[in-house]
Amino acid sequence: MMSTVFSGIQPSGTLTIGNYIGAMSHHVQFQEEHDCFYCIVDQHAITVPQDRLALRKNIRSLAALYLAAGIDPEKSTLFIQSEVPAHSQMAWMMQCVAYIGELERMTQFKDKSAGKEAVSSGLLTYPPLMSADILLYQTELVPVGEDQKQHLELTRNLAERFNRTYNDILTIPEPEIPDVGARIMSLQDPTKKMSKSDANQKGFISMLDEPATIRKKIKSAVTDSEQEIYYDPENKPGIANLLSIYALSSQQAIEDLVEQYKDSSYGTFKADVAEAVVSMLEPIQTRYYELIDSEELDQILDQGAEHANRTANKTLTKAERAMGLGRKRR
Ligand code: ATP
Ligand code: LTN
Repeated sequence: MMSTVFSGIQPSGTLTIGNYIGAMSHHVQFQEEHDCFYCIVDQHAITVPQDRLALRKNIRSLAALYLAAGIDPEKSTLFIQSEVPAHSQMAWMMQCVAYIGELERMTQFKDKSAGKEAVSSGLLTYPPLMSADILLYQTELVPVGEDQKQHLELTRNLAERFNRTYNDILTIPEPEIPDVGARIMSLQDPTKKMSKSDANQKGFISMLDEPATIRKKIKSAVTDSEQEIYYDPENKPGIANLLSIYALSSQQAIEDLVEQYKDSSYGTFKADVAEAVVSMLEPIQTRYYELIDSEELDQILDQGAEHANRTANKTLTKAERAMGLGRKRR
C-alpha cells in the first residue's frame, strides 16, 4: 500500500557512508512504492553554531548528493526546511504541546549539551521542530537510523496529546528502522556511531572522499589484536563494523563474507572493504559533480519547496484552527 514517507537530514557537513547506508539508500528505495518528502533540515542544523558560508555550501551539497544517490524529483519531493515557513510555525505549536521534562530526557540533547556552557535553547526544542516536520505531511512512515528512534517515539506522543487535547487531525507516524546498517560505527572508535560532525576526520568516510583517502582511512580503522574474521559486535566491534560496511556496500550477506574471509588477514580484508566502498561511491560522485553548480538543481529545489508549501499549509491551517489561533475564517 502507498504510504506518505517523510525524512530529514541535517546539512551539518558532508554526509558519511553511515548516513548513506543507514538513511539515504533507504530513502531511494522508498520512492518506488511511496509518496516521499525528503527535507534538508537547515533549521535543525543551527541548533549548534554554524559558519554561514559553510552552511550555505552544505545545504546545496546535500541536495546534490540526494539527487546523485538516486532521489528522482519526479517521484519524491526534495526541499529545504527554511523555505517552507510552516515548519517553524508548527514547531512553535508543538513546543507548546511538549513538556520541558520530556525534552530534557532526550539522549541527543544530553549528549550534545553535556559539559558545554552555552547550550542554545534550540537544542532542547529540537524534537518539537522534528515533530512538526513529520506531522505537517500527515506522514505514515519515517525511515531513520536507530539514533532517531527516541525522537520518533516523542513525536507519536506529542501527536496523540495534540489530537486528544484539541482535535483529532494528526496522523500518528511509524518509525522504519533498517535491521542491518542502522548504526555504522566510527572507524576510530567502533563503540561510537560514525558521525559527520566528528572532529577526527579518520573516524568517518565522507561520500565525497577520494578513493585514496577511503583506502587510507579503512586501512587505519581500529580493530582488535586477534587475527580472525567473524561477526561479533560485542567483542569485535571494529571487525563487525567493517563486515557491515562491506556487506551493505557490495550487497552481500555478512555470513557469506565471513565464510569467504575466514582464512584471510585483516590487511587483505580491509583492502577489499575499501574497494567495495570506492565502487559504491564512484557513480554517486560523478553525478554529484555534474549537479552541484547546475541550474537544474535550483529548479528541482524550487519545485520541491512549492509542493511542500502547498501540502504543509493544509495541516498548518487545520492545526491553527484546532488550537484557536487567529480569527475565525469564513
Ligand atoms: P551529526 O554528526 O551532525 O549529528 P549525523 O551524521 O549523526 O549528524 P544526521 O543528519 O543526524 O547525521 O542523520 C541523518 C540520517 O542518517 C538519520 O536518519 C540518522 O539516523 C542516519 N545516521 C546517522 N549516522 C548514522 C550511522 N552512523 N549509521 C547509520 N545511520 C546513521
Ligand atoms: N533529527 C534528525 C533529522 C531530522 C529528521 C526529521 C529525521 C529532522 N527532522 C524528520 C526524520 C524526520 C537527525 O538528526 N538525524
